[in-house]
Amino acid sequence: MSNILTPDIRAVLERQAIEVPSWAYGNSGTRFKVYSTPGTPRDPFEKIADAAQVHRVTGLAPAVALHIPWDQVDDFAALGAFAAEQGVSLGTVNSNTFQDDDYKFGALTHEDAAIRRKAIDHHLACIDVMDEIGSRDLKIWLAEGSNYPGQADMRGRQDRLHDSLEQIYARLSGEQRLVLEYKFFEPSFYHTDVPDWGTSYAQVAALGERAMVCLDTGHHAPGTNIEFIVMQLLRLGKLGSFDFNSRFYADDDLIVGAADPFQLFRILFEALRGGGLEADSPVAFMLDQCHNVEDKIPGQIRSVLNVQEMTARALLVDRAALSAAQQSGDVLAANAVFMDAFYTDVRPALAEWRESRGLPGDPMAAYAASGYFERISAERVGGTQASWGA
Ligand code: AOS
Ligand code: ZN
Ligand code: ZN
Repeated sequence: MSNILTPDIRAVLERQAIEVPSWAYGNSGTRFKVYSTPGTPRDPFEKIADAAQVHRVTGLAPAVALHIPWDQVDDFAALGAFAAEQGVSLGTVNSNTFQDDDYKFGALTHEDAAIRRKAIDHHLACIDVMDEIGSRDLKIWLAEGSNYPGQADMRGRQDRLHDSLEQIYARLSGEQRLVLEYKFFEPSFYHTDVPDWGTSYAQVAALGERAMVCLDTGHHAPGTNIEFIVMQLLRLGKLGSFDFNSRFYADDDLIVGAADPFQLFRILFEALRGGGLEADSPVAFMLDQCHNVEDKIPGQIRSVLNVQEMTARALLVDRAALSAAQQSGDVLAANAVFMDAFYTDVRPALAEWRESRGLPGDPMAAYAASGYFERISAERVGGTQASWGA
């Protein structure tokens, strides 16, 4: 069975790295209720310690994304050193311009120059953190837009957004990058200032080479062909990162691959087809999820395994046979090549391969047996549990 993972496939799987978000380890919920879990982290250090468990049993999650100010600490060098001790590194820095009354009508797009300045300065402070922890990517998601037709001058906001982003981009140094995330709704419901990949592309293309698009899989209208967008952004050299999650209805932030495994397969196939899984690929694979009712660490383990499984299946597509069928116009043969790979159960082969690398064959079981959950449940009493947003 294990020989379905050829040496070429293993080479890709070996270098696969999926960045996990610090906020996935805090409590989260809906606007109706936030349920708490025993052992939930009380500070950024404990979030990093939990994230490290995911990497320990999967070998797949070597970096943790931070969110400022949710992960604000006095000493970022100490946080970085702690992460290294735990066997992980600090990754993407996410900015936050959606929890301050000043930003009710916008941040980087605001009509008021003083508020816009404040939002720009927040991003510059995020870059200071990046300098300190050696992080490459600044990820910007903007909760900006309007609810009613006529409420906002959409054109003026687009122009101000360009100016703000230009100032932020100018502060980046070395290998640092800016990735701009788009979302077609929420928290605004009539228009958002970066609703789609085209707007994000137009904005980052105007900045320069180190500005790219972040594609969050939950940020499209139902029925959108997301893999087409993946293809196009890779073709244009502008796919900077993924925020992986899955959804049934809106921006549900459920476990990636849970709602629609076939969609994840199709996305990863286009990532592969476009060079996104090459060793020198500029694409960062990240999770952006919340675990409202399930345990958080196992939820993250399940998530990175889902990405690994669908990557393996995408790698199993017989590309030569697919091309031949496509070129000869054999619709059903082409589709069959694709579906054969999708329907291949790679789990036993992956388990065997993991064991051959000194990792647990069953990471979920290994975590459950580790006693970590019992330990943090007993130890982390008192203090304030972190929640999505703190
Ligand atoms: C919001 O919908 C976006 O997906 C953001 O990427 C992210 O969820 C937010 O920054 C929370 O951390
Ligand atoms: Zn996101
Ligand atoms: Zn989102």
